[in-house]
Amino acid sequence: MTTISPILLFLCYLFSSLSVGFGVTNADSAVAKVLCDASPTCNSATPPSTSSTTTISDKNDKKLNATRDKFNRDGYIVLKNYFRNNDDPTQEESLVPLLGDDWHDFSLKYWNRIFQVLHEKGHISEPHHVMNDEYNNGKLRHPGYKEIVHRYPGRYELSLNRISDHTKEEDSLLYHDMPLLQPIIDKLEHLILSILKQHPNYQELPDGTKYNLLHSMLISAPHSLIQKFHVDTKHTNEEEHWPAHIINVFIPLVNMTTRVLGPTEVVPRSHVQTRFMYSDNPQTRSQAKPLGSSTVTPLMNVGDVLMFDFRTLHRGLPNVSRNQNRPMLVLAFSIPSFHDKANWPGPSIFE
Ligand SMILES: O=C(O)CCC(=O)C(=O)O
Repeated sequence: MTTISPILLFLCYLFSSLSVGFGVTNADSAVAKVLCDASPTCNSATPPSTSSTTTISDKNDKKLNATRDKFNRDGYIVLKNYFRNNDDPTQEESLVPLLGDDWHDFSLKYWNRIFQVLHEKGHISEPHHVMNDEYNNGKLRHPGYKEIVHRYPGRYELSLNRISDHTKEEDSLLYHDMPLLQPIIDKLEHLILSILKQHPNYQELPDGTKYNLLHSMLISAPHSLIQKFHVDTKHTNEEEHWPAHIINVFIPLVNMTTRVLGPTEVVPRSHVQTRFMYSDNPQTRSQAKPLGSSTVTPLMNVGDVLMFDFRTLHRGLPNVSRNQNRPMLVLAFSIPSFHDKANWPGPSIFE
């Protein structure tokens, strides 16, 4: 077993706990050191600059590295006001109106339209969503359709790739109304790539593809149930901890400053332990360490973002409002060689 020098451990801890002003974690710091040891990227944190002058680009690099290291350590990160640039007029415009108005309105329209189509095609008995056994145990039960997957009672994921790639002929109403996505992707790309490029299998494709992107909308309807903690993918290496190969980006389209609409809960640092939990090999599975009980439930406004490793344990809390949907835009970025097929089965609702 490798011996870690105390200086290295201290540096590792120092860099991984740099405050970048985002989110809160109540996880225990002793665990941080152990997991820091487990993370190959933690030990390669950029050393402090010896130069006496700090340029804007140095500052940006430091901020990016600190954000990436925090993500690597905790398996998630909350970026407050990420899509809002009120405090810096030299930056590009705030994307809050695009998210809170355009995408929000579209999410409700899309939701209603999907249930109308489900009804027109004979998949459900009413032309709108209702919480009953038809959904919980019947036709819309997991695994669902290409366009809509019922993740848990009252909780649905609606594919936007499906709209972008196929829906033009099938349903022009859906296709033409989709708001701009590119400014949101552009804003995220630099950070996402800096995380994905750490993966040993990361390789840009000859056609210039830097990542795969699945985009969808996650809607939790009133009276949705609390989910079980789960991961969204297995690890790519069972022998040692590797950096993330696929990242979930949750972008709220309504303010969630209380728990009423059912925010997402994550288990910090669980992305390291889950390596053992979902192995096909029973012997490896038996090595699973007991998971820490501390959890984090970020309360986010439109303009904030939650990013987490697909291997981090998480769940959606119940929407206990009387009649308000909780819509989120979800972007899943993966290394070019990885295609998330498990979460999107068929058939199409149009078939
Ligand atoms: O609704 C949420 O916040 C999380 C949903 C989720 O993890 C899922 O549907 O798999």
